[in-house]
Amino acid sequence: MRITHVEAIPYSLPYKRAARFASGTVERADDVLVRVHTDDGLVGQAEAQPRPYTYGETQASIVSTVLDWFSPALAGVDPLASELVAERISGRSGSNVARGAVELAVWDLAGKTLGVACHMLLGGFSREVSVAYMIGFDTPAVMADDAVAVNERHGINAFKLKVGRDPAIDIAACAAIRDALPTSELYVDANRGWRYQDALIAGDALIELGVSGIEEPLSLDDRVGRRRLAHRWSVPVIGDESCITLPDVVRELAGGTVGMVSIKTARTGFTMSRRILAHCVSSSVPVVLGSQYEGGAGTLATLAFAAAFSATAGRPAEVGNVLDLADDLLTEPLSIHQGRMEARDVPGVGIEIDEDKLAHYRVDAPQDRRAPVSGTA
Ligand code: MUC
Ligand code: MG
Repeated sequence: MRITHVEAIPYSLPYKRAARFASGTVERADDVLVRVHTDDGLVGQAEAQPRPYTYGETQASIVSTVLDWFSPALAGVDPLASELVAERISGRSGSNVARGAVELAVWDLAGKTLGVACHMLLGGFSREVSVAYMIGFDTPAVMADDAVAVNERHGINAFKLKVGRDPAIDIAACAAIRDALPTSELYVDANRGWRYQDALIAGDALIELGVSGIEEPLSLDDRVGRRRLAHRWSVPVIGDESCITLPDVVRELAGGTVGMVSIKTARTGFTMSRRILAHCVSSSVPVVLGSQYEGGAGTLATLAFAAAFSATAGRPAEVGNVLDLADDLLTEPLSIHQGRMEARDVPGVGIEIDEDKLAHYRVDAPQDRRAPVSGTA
């Protein structure tokens, strides 16, 4: 079997409410469905989520990168040859999200070809993972109400609280959630929003409130500051935007600037994510399966990877924000029971698209606009 071409379908799904954080806002899921076609009719699928403020890619650029670069690069390749696939799509710099989605779609195809679920194909450590949910910017009272509602409805007990505003509001928000849910795991993500002095004030106080990690506190250029914070704090600095590629992770760990790494299959697919995981495990550095506010198709990929390995299945994975979408393309929505989500036991990652919904939500002109940046609330 050989890959014939790759299709990229832009679509736009509504959110119940915008997700706001220090580097941007997600108001609609202006995503791209990637479909890898073969000469025997099997199709692999994945979802790409544009995040221009992090990767420089827009919905329009992802569509053109997939059609103009990755589709010709993969024509004629056997979908089971994962290392060859990785090599063929490595030749374009940047383009992390487009590459990640294409690579995930080929893995989905490989699973379908073999008749094996991707969580088994990758390692099969577990079938299910515990769910973490990200709480976006709002007033401290509303953020605490959000956490309580998600805890009561879905049994979720691990929360990543978005920070990176004025330290006083970040501390107040964390204190409000800590009061409302005293036994929950809380960790925070500043998305590069603090200046060094803010990070000192906020981070020290948040650690007193019991947070278990502090993600991306400073501008990426401030490696000296990040290293100082990593040495100062008793909880790990989590590398996200500073740890996108394997060379990034090698460099940041060697420099002592992070003590934990966020792996996002949306940007490194399965093959690269697996290499990053191996480096972290061999460096005794914990990882978290991070989120890019994926919809259902993206969440299924993150879930498959999280469930597959002991180092990832053992802690909450950020798969909970699929709850924020007002609608989705999957025929069967994802469900969370007692704070846990199960990988699908079907070949591939288990994406089945409702074609009527795709027809309804697809857009003819992919968006190239800059997403609005949040102010402080
Ligand atoms: C995170 O961990 O930073 C923010 C934007 C995005 O796509 O994902 C996030 C979550
Ligand atoms: Mg982050």
